[in-house]
Amino acid sequence: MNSHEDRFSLAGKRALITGSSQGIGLAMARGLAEAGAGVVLNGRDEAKLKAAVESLRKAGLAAEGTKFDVTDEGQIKSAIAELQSGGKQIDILVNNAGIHRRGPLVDMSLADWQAVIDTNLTSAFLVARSVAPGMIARKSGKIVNVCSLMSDLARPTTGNYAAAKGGLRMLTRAMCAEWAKHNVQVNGLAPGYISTDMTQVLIKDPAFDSWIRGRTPAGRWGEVEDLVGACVFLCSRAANFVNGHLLFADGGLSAVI
Ligand code: NAP
Ligand code: GCO
Repeated sequence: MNSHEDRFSLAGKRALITGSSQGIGLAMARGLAEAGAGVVLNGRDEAKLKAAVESLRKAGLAAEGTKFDVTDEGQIKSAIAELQSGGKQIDILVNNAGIHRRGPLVDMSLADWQAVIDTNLTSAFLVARSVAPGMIARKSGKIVNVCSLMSDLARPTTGNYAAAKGGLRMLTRAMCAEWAKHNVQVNGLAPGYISTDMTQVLIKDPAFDSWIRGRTPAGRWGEVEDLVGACVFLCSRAANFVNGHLLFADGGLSAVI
């Protein structure tokens, strides 16, 4: 029988978190490391990535960095090959990297549409396609796709983002359908409105800020720390029979009208 600590311990595991040089990704990486995992941070900006790795190492946590663009198939293939060389493995993958390019659909450029689809959806396919074979061979693995409240709900000017996150919810289910029999658990995490760089423009809009505080039963914006426990749970033994699930961490927003 697993003890409580064992259930949530990630000791001996190695976790890759994409887009983790700041924001939600960095908070989740810190949480996974505090639970015992060795974490691999990722981003495109080398200086920001280095600083993020250093911040975890200064806290006595096992952290390394890998610079690659999650929209570049070649960079992904070579980065994952390097991370899985010499007997090293990736036990946990958190597909977190994401961007926003807000605007009305009738005015949206194909470039803004494609950038969001590529970063928020296609990247999860590309990275998981490289990581899953090792998990399948070892008959063990955890994948968490960072979806969104917008996997289920949309608002004007977020058509590209909602389409990507809705697709990511279904890709999570598709990964479950193919990989669960190999003891690879694939789940989604759906944050609500969280205070990060991605949402500062909204927070600084008094009308929008007030709307979110009123629309969210918890009466506040989420903080990145609010997502860490849910991520650790989904990456731990405690969730070994949870698969294809989308776990909302949104202060209750999706539960009420
Ligand atoms: P953020 O603060 O803007 O951070 C985004 C991170 O992703 C950065 O580390 C960025 O680093 C990295 N990134 C962006 N494009 C990348 C690429 N092509 N390749 C590799 N890394 C890339 O955003 P966040 O709010 O933490 O969001 C993280 C995830 O949570 C996203 O998937 C987002 O959609 C999702 N989410 C956010 C909220 C929210 O309210 N904030 C709610 C629901 C879901 P570089 O720029 O250096 O690459
Ligand atoms: C927006 C916000 C949302 C949040 C988040 C909600 O423009 O409405 O940026 O998209 O980032 O995804 O879960």
